[in-house]
Amino acid sequence: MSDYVLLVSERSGLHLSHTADHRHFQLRRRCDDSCIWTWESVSSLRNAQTGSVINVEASDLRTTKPALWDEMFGPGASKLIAPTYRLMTEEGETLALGDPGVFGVRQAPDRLPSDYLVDLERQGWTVVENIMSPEMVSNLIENINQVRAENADKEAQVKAGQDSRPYKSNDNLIRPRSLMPREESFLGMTPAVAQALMHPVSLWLIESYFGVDDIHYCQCPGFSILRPAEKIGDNARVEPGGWHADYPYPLNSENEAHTYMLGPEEFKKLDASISPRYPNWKQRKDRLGMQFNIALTDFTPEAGATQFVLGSHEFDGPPPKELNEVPTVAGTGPHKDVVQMSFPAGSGILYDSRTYHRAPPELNVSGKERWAMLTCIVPSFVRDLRERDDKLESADAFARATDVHSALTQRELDDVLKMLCDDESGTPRKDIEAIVAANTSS
Ligand SMILES: O=C(O)CCC(=O)C(=O)O
Repeated sequence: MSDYVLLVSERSGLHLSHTADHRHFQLRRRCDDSCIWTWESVSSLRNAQTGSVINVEASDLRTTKPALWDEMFGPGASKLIAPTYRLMTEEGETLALGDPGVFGVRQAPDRLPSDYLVDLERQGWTVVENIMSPEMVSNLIENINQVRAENADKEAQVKAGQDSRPYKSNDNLIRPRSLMPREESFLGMTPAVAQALMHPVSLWLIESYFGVDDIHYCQCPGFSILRPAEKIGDNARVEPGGWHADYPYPLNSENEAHTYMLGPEEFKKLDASISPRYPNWKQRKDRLGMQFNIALTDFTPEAGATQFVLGSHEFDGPPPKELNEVPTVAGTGPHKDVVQMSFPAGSGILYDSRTYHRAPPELNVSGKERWAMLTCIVPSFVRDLRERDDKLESADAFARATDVHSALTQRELDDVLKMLCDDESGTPRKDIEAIVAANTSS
């Protein structure tokens, strides 16, 4: 683990950067290399790109109230609050930048943002560490487990159904969202969800890879808990199938419309949102989707980590029929190039949505559940999957979650409004903006 950190303004949530070209400090919404710092001593930080040094002094001027957080957001939530510092120039003056000069220090990913971008450009995927701190992961798991405990009967029914059939990709997993009342959302339960989704390094990577400034989530992120593979007898066999590409691209060679569950009208609307700019988008030549899956438990082959055909984002067509005709056995026949990636809890894998992949329930031989937050991001002009995937309900739940609003920085709030609370045209919903503004100005 590196000791890279981000400096986040308590007031605006923007990040301190130092640029070589201008040789001055700035505040930024997204974090490229200029926003990465390392501790040089207990009272100074060095910019990883320019080597410029700033002095820091611990500050108790935080605007958050730790004592309330555990009560509001569940066990361990107060540990999500970053320590704060007053920043000073080498001459001993407060580094104000239109701000009181108080910054939270948050751990950054292990490598420089530009290194991950090189990976993405070269291979179509990368793993970004420390998207969630161990404290964020455990607080989120506590919240999800509480929902599971409250809906234990429903979960038992789901499991009984799964136990009565063979392994199939996208089965043998629990989706906690489907257990709880529709008007509730994890986005409104703990700030950890929005903090992870709006991570300033991953958003910089995604925008840079797409070459756009405006992106949004195509659905409200889903949680997926892959159960241990413990089936016996005939049900221990594996059904063929599961290979797909992600939204908005054609799912597989049998199914062009990723929106097939919503009917042909929805596909027409999706097509209409993309075709004016990319008339041949279904040919998979343009960068229009990125999957961002965050591990809440370690992803390893034994825990059933996702199977990929890496590099397939550059293949001409969607996953071909032969991949889905026979059970997947990595390294053999049509599955000769199938691999799994290992990465620890709190990391996120970013991959081009065109990449062929599959969830392998039969491979989780760890004896434990494999937990993940699965998300999908597209440029804002690409229509989202709002009808099927509860984005609207989650946005409404977020509007009611006034405690979460107060716990997020202004930058995080703005990005949640833009990327998860937008309307059909990709513009933040005015009703939610007004509620959040009224709540955070008081
Ligand atoms: O859960 C997995 O391993 C795969 C998830 C997946 O298929 C997806 O995010 O599209």
